[in-house]
Amino acid sequence: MGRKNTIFLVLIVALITNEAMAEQHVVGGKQGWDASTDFNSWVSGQTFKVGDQLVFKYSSGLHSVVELGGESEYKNCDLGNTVNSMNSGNDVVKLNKPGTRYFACGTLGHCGQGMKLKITTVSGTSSPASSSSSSSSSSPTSSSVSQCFSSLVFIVALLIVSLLNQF
Ligand SMILES: [Cu+2]
Repeated sequence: MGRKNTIFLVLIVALITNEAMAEQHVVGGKQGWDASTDFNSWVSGQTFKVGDQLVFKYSSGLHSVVELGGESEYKNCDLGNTVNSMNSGNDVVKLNKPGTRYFACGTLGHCGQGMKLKITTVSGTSSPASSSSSSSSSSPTSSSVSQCFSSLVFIVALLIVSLLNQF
């Protein structure tokens, strides 16, 4: 019985930690993936880290999501050479490595109306060079990393305890 409780606790902590480490970015915020949303200003308020997810929310059938191959396709709304396409209305894209990715709506004309997105994913451990204006001594990046690390230590400790309880 003690063993079951411990395993249960470990699972809960693991879920909470996973939630804290990986962020879900709902594209466009409350307005979602829509022609009226200003995606440039939405992007400027976000930090995309490796492990985070993009969620495109929209009315299925009205819009779709295509991933574009590069900068020129993004600039010219060239949808003839797409990397990936989704149309569920609740599409999740995992940002699994650093770099720039380009998305657009696949519906004719919508990309030209502004339904396109350029995001740059940064590695979670890099120092925040862009936000140097802050006078605070503790950067948010380092605190979240150490929080993440201490949670991992906690999980490992709980796992060891649960293993010991088995014998
Ligand atoms: Cu659209």
